[in-house]
Amino acid sequence: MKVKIALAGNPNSGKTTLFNALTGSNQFVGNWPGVTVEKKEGKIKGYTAKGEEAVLVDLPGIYSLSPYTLEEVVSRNFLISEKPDAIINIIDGTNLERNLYLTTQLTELGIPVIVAVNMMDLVRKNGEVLDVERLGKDIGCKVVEISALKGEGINQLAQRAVSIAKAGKKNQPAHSFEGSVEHAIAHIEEAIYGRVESSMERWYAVKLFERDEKVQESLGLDKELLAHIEEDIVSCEKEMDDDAESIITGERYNYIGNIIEDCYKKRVKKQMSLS
Ligand code: GDP
Ligand code: K
Ligand code: MG
Repeated sequence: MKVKIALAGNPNSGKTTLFNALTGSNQFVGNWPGVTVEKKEGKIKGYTAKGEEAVLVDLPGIYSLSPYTLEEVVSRNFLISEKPDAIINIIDGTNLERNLYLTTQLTELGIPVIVAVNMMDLVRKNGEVLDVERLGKDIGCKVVEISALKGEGINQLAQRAVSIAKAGKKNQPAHSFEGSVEHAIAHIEEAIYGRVESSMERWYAVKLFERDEKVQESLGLDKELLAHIEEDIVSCEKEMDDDAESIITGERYNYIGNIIEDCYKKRVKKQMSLS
C-alpha cells in the first residue's frame, strides 16, 4: 500500500523544518508542472509496514486556497486533482488566528486532515496554554503539538498521519456558517450534484459562492446553471448586506474567534507578595 500525504501551511510556519524532520535524507526536489515553483517530495520512514510506502509532498506556503497567487493555485490544484490520502496542516501556535484561516478551508476538502501545532516551545515560553483536545473538537480533526525545531512530537505526528491516511476516514467540517449562507451553499451543492465528487461538494459550493472563476471554468458549468447559482448568491448578499467573498471571510474569522476563545489562554504571571 502506498499512501500520499500533503504538507500544507502558511509561510514561516515551520514547513521546511518539519519536512526535513519527517523525511530526513529521503527527498526529491523538482518543479510543479508548468510553473517554476519548487516541488519537494520525500518518504516518511519507519511508520509503515514492510512493503508499504508513505510519500510526503511539500506544498508551497500559503495563507488561503483562493485563486490569487501561483502558490495557492498550485496547492489547491494538487489537493483537488491528486486527492492525497491525508493532509498534515502545520500551524504556527504563536499565531493561531492567522494560521487557522487556512485550516478552515483545508477541512472542507473532504480529505482527512491532521493539524500539527508547531512552535510549541515558544507557546510555552510565552506562558500561553492551548487545549488541543478542544481545538480538535472545534475544528473536527486530530491535533498534535510539535516543535519541529526541537524534534518534539514528530514521532506521534508521523504515526497518526500515516494512520489516518491508511484509514481514509474523512473528517467532517465541524462548523457551519450563518443560516442564510448555509442556505445558499446548500442550494449550490444541489445544483452541482453529480458533477463533483460528493466528498468535495462543500468545497466546490463555497468556491462557487465566492464566484471563483477558476472553479467555474474547471466545472464547465453552462450559463443557465451559473445564472441559477448567481440568484442564490445575490439573495444572500442582499440579506447579509455584503459581497459574497467578504461574507465567507467574515464567517471564517467569526468561527476562528470562537475557537480561540474556547481553547487558548494566556497565563497571567502572579506577582510574588513580600508581605
Ligand atoms: P517555512 O517557511 O514554513 O518552511 O518555515 P521554516 O521551516 O523555514 O521555519 C521558519 C523559522 O521558524 C526558521 O527560523 C525555523 O528555525 C523556525 N522554526 C521552525 N519550527 C520551529 C519550532 O518548533 N520552534 C521554534 N522556536 N522555531 C521554529
Ligand atoms: K519565524
Ligand atoms: Mg520553507
